[in-house]
Amino acid sequence: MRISEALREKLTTAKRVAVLTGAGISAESGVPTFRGEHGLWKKFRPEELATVDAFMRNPELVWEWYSYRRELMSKIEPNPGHYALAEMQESFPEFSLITQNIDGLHQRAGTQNVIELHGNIQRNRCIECNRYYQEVEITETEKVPTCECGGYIRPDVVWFGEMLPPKALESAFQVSRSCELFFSIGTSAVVQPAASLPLVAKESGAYVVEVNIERTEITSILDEALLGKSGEVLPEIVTAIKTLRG
Ligand code: BV8
Ligand code: ZN
Repeated sequence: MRISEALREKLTTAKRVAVLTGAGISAESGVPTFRGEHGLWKKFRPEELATVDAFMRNPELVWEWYSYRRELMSKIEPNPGHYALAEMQESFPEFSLITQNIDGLHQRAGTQNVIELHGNIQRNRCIECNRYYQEVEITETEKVPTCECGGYIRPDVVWFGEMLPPKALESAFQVSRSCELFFSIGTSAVVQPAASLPLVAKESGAYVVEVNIERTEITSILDEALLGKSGEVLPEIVTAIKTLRG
């Protein structure tokens, strides 16, 4: 893969780098994306499952969907794309990774201080008293886990129509505004407010690079698009960084 002169220059001189990842970076680990041909939303529509009223209307179905995804994620490993980003963190004085994913794969690949915009599928909380639970048991008799206070327990993820965790969102906008180099990786840039981050970086003067297997709605306004699988493109970028920064 050819790296442009402009990107080479940025990889050499940048001090502050920010990265936004979406479901595409976990695709090569075997996690289905949302909107791809095997997309999760194919079987279900987002409105059906990833919303509060879907949960209140049919908590068993929503828990069935999350248990299926949790089961799937317990069997998968980070891929070379996740590991490349963990390595990239070591090459720059300030490196921030913002993810829309809830699979925890960046943390398992060794990235520190991951900003999780949409929560984490391994965490759960009570909708009444907000108590957190790490493990929850779904059984034939108890299809919806309940808290000691009697409230339903839900996955600690952000559903459509819900606010994103304020601290995570504030940090994400802050690092997107202050970085010199921004990567948008494996995201269709459809879901707000995450999809605004690459544009905020661009408006703040950063060099913005997209890594995706296809063009997206924001490709045309970014500085550069590297077309390819993140599991192949990112290790090549890390190799280039090592050569350029010694
Ligand atoms: C909010 C957690 C308001 C749960 C998720 C109309 C217009 C504009 C906005 C809206 C609107 N109607 C509603 C909204 C707001 C809504 C929204 O943006 N809707 C969209 C669909 C239009 N947003 C919200 O509701 C957000 N909250 O706005 O609150 C508010 C404000 C104040 C006070 C109160 C309320 C909440 C959004 C969060 C929803 N939760 N996930 C769960 O996962 O179960 S979103 C879900 O989509 C995932 O987090 C996912 O990450 C995210 C985005 O999808 P992508 O990650 O981009 O995945 P996708 O499949 O789309 O794309 C994959 C990409 O990878 C593709 O481009 C593909 O080409 C590429 N790819 C594939 N393989 C590879 C690859 N790239 C590289 N290598 C590969 N190998
Ligand atoms: Zn409770």
